[in-house]
Formats: sequence, structure tokens, C-alpha cells
Amino acid sequence: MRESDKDPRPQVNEHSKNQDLEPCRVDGAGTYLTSNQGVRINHTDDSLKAGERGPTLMGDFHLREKITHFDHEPIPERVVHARGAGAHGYFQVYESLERYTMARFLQDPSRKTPVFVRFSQVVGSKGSADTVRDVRGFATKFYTDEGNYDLVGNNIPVFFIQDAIKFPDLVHAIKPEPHHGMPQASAAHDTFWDFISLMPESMHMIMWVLSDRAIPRSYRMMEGFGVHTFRLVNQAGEGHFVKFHWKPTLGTHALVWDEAQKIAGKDPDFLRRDLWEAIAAGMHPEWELGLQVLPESQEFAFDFDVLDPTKLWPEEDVPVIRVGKLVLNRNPDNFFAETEQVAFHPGNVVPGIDFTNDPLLQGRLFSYLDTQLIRLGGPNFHQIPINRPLAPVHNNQRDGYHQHTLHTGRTSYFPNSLGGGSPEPAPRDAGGYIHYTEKVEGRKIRGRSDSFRDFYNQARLFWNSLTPVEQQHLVEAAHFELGKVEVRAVQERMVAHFARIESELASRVAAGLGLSKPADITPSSMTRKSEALSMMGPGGQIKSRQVAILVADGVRESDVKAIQSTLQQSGAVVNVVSKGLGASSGDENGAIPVDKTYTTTASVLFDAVVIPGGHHAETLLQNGDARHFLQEAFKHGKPLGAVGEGVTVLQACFIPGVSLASDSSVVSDCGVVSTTASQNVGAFLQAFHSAMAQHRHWDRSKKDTVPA
Ligand code: HDE
Repeated sequence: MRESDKDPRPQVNEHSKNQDLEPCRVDGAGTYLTSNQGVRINHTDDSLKAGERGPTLMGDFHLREKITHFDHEPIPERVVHARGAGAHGYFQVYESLERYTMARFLQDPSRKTPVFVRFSQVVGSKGSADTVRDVRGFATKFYTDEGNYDLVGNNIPVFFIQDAIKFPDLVHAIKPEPHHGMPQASAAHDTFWDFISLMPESMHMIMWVLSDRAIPRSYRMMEGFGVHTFRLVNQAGEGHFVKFHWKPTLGTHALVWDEAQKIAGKDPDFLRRDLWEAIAAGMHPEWELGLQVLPESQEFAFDFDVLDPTKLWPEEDVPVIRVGKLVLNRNPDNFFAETEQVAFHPGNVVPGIDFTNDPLLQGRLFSYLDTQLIRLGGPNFHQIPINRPLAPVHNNQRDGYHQHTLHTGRTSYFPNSLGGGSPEPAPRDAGGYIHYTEKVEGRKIRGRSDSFRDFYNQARLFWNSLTPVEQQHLVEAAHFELGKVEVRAVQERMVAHFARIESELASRVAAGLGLSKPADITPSSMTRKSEALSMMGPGGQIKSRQVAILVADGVRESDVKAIQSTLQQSGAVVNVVSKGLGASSGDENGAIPVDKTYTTTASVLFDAVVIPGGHHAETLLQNGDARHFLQEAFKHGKPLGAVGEGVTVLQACFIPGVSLASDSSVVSDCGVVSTTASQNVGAFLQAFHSAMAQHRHWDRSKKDTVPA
């Protein structure tokens, strides 16, 4: 056959470049349109009609198939944690943990175990905003060679309730109220606080939810917690209690509430975008896995019950050992196929990891498998690519909706002789999972141990551990959340709970609600604090922080270049912001490319703002958008910097702590860094870098007098 006689079109089955690697991954580039039966389609813009203006014909199989599929595209969203974002990566242990666990992925430091992580908001629908006040989910699927292990945690180390049977009540109370379907993705309404005010066990969690932990700056800057006490089991069958932690290498940082609310409108995808862009730019987020390990002999060594999920183990009592690293280095190829269809389950464990009798965990062991049946439409969801283990799967489970495996042979039962006795149960030394042989006995009761009845001491521990600024944020959050409650008695009950935690907390919350603190309540006598519970650590790195350089025509080009290159070298992401896109002309008529405008971005989307020198300052001074940008960033505690003539813009914005024209040194005052001398750019950038490394400057004077 001559070369020119060959059919130039791609042949059937040539349509997936990666087909040999992963048959499920399909790349449509350079292919022809086909029906789901593989028939090539030659026209997809008009339906088949009887005459140009006539009725559509039943014979139009393409129209019917296309629309039927479209009609069935939505699947039920998760009943909680509906909104989320995911990423691929790997986990690697630093050194063998064989003294605690026989899990192989925790024993071999040379092994990189693939993972998929999904972060989520809990309350809102799939389309709700990212930056609402809420708990964040932090769920990790480890594709180990002994099967999938899921660590399905949150960014808060405790939970609202002690027993799974209260979960439907909790979720019904926090979701939009049933009569009018409001509010979306918010706890600030009557039914939630009504329920909470009647559930004293939730007080510790409530303190965390009112704190800045509930408005993270980034998924990459959140801690993660397994919450429950789990069990590690070693080869000798010895058990240790364990609490799991994820510690972000970028530190733990938050937004400001006003900022979080504005971002919800300016960029509802803020956290999702942040994760995606960081990974796409090669700034791979990392966490260290931390373990708090407790010998079983110490089960009763604390003044709380280790099985109570409303309690944490203070790190001062049980130190967190950092045992390995999680790196997220690949964005999903398809949001629906991966992030939406991934199915986590705390019951997915591998040999060496086991459960405890925590009654919240026990209920979860039922719920996660069950919920997938409605969400993913049947019992074979483990065959969806993102859920498939890398370890081989062999058993006698058959049929069901969407069965993708073509099982051969006659036997689907055990024992059998016709199938050669396979698949046969694996003994322990062949990796068979053996449940920890915990001794259990007792009478059947619907009840709760008295050791679960301390509701206020750890809430007080949390309050004691916060810095004054964090305490103030918590009080303001309570004013917002409870201020939206319409039933006075609910507010009063909550103030009474705060009074059982700490008197001043109760007085301050009460004052904002126009109530007074009840006089006859004795607060918790807990005096300890735990430094690990505060987010105000020492300064850190500025990697991946977003910096805006505000410019107008006439900006000093050399300043812009110095700011860009120095901050970028430290890993910051620098954007030039101006009135219009295109380019702004520099002082020597060079062109400074503009990345964003005041219309397409806002100060709330940045971590720091700088104004270079140059006579562009006169224009910026006149620009209300630029002034608002700076004043709002100041109010949100962000580092602000100005060089040379740029200083006049800060002054015109009433920003305190700015260098005076006569003083050419670099002045740094509560994160406002300035120098009137352009030759000082190097020293300025050093000081600005330190200001950025502190993340936010809460101690600003006159913050409330600056308009924004
Ligand atoms: Fe969940 N939870 N949960 N939860 N949870 C779900 O499972 C449930 C709890 C957590 O990104 C659901 O697949 C019960 C604690 C995360 O896909 C559901 C109880 C913690 C995610 C469910 C809890 C979590 C979920 C909804 C009380 C932190 C998102 C969709 C006993 C340790 C996972 C789904 C993802 C999702 C039930 C409490 C974390 C209905 C019954 C405590 C991170 O099965």
C-alpha cells in the first residue's frame, strides 16, 4: 500500500497517549469525536430534523446520548465536607517506626508512598466560598503496598461531640435552617447556637472554632489532626495509643475575619486557587507527620479520658515526635474524577494501625462506607481510579452497580475446591490483618462514662494559651456569631457557658451582646497553658507569600526590579498592580509589565504591599483605589513598605509609623517599613523581609483610625 493510501486518521484505540500506563486516563488531543459506542460523529451543532424547520427525530442517537449523559452528570454532594480541593503527592518516613508499628510504609525510609490529599470546608455546599469560618478537613489516602490507609482528619484537634449518635443532630443544627434554607456555609444562626448551648461537651471545640484556626490563610498553612486516639501495633502484637498530627513547614497562619468575608466575594475559590497555583509553580506544600505515642500502661494517667475526642493531649505532657514528611507535588488532572470521587474512610487501615473504643470513631467506622453507596452509586466505588489500591485486590465480592472487573472462573465463595481454594486468607506472616486483641467486657447500656464529663477545663486551657490578640479575635468572633442569633435565651445560655470557662471571657462576650455575665458561676480552675495551641510563633519564611507592588506611570524602574528580584529569590510571588493592564511606563520610559488591576484584584488577596519610589507617587496619591488598597492592608495587619517618594503615599493614607521626609534611614514600625532614601533599597528590603516573615502585625497603633 502506498503511504498516501493510508487512512490519515488516528486508528481506534490510538486515542489515549498514556493508555499503556493507565487505561483510565484519556487524552482527547488529536482525536475524532465519537459516541460512547465509539462511532465517529460528523456533526454536533444541530439535531437531526425532519426538514430545516421541522421537529427533531427520535433517530438522533447522538442528541439523545449527549443530553442523557448531561442530565445525569451531577452526583450527590458530600453531606458534610462538600467543598474541597485535592492534590497528589507522597509520604516518606524518616526512620523505621518498627518499635511501634508493623505498617511497612512506616518502616522503610527509602519508600515513597503515593498519597492523595483532600482539604475541605465542612458546612457549605459544593459551590460555597472557601474562606468561611469553619473547620477544615484534612484527609489523606496513602496508597501503601499493603492496601490503602486513610487518615481522615481535621485542622482542629478535637470535635464538637463525644458520641457519633449526635452527629446528625449537630449537622442538622449547623446546616441552613430547613424552613428558608439560610444561611449558607455559616454557623452564625439560631439553630446552631441553640444546639451548642445545650451541649456543654462542645465547649472546647467551640473555642477553637471561634479562634483564628477556623479562617486559615491557606490549606498549606494549616495543621492537621487525626483527632481520635488510634492504636499502633508492632510485630510482637504490642499496642501503643497514638494521636496523629500534620505540622506544615510554612507555619500555621490565619486570615482576619473582615478579610475572610471580603475574599468570599472577591475570590470564593481563594484556598483552592492558592493550593493549585503553589503546586503548579513548583512550590510544593509540605507537612511533617507528628505522633504523640502513649504506652497503654498510661491509659488512665490523665485527668481526662484518652478515648474522649473533645480532649487533646498537651504537647508538654506527650511530645509530638516528627516521623516523616508529606509532599504535595501534583495537581489532579480532573476535578470530578479525582477530588470529587475520592472516597475516604477512617476504617481503611493497614496492619500495624488499629482503632480504639472512642465512641465517635466507632460511629465513623460505619458512616464512611455507607455514605459512598448513595454518593457514588453502589458498592463498587473502590474500583473508581482514584480509590483503587495499588495493592492487588482479590476476593469473592461480585456484581453490583458499575462492576468494572471481569472476574473469571466458577467460584465466588470460600471455602472452595473448584477454584483451588483461592483466594485464601493470608496468615499474619503473609501480611493478613489481625485486629488488636483488646479485652472488652461490659453490660449493654446506652450511656457515657463519668470520665467524659469534664467539659470546661480544656476549653480554659485553650483560652489561657492564646496571646491577647488571639483572645481578642476570639471574643470578636463570638460577637459576630452570637450577634446574629435572634433568640436572647440562646445568647444567655452561651454566656453562661463562657462563664464556666473563664470570667473575663464571659464578661467581654456578654458586653458585645448587651448582656451581663451571670454572677453565680464558678469558672474552671485550670491555670496551665500550652504554647503549642497558639498560632503566634516566631517569624518564619516568606516562601509563596503574595506581594503587591503598586505602580503608576513614572515609577522608578530600578526600585521595582530590586523589589521583584529580592523577594522572588526568597520564594515570594510578586505581582505588579496598577490601574490598567498592559504596562506602566517607568521613569526612563521603560515598560513595567502590569499583572493585575484594581478591578481584577484587591488588597485582601495579598500578604504584603510595597510602593516603589519615583514620581508615580503623585498619581498614586490621587488614586482612591490605591489608597483603599493600602489602608485595607494596614487594617488587616499586613506588612506595608514604601521607598523614596512612595513614602508620601503612605503618609497621605494616614498610616502611622512612616519614615519622615528628613530621615533617610529605614524605619520599621509594627510592620510598616519605609525609607525616604532610594539608595537604601537593599536595607529596606532586608527590613521588609523580616516584617513579612512575621506574617501579620497585630500590635498596630491607631489601626481603628485608618479608614478602609
Ligand atoms: Fe466526617 N464524614 N464524620 N469527620 N469527615 C464525612 O464521608 C462523620 C468527623 C471528615 O475529603 C462523610 O465521604 C460522622 C471527625 C473529613 O472526602 C461522612 C462523624 C472528623 C471528611 C462523615 C464524623 C471528620 C469527612 C461525608 C461523627 C475529623 C471529608 C462524605 C461520628 C477527625 C473527606 C464522606 C473527604 C466526611 C461522617 C466526624 C473528618 C458522612 C458520622 C471527628 C475530613 O461519612
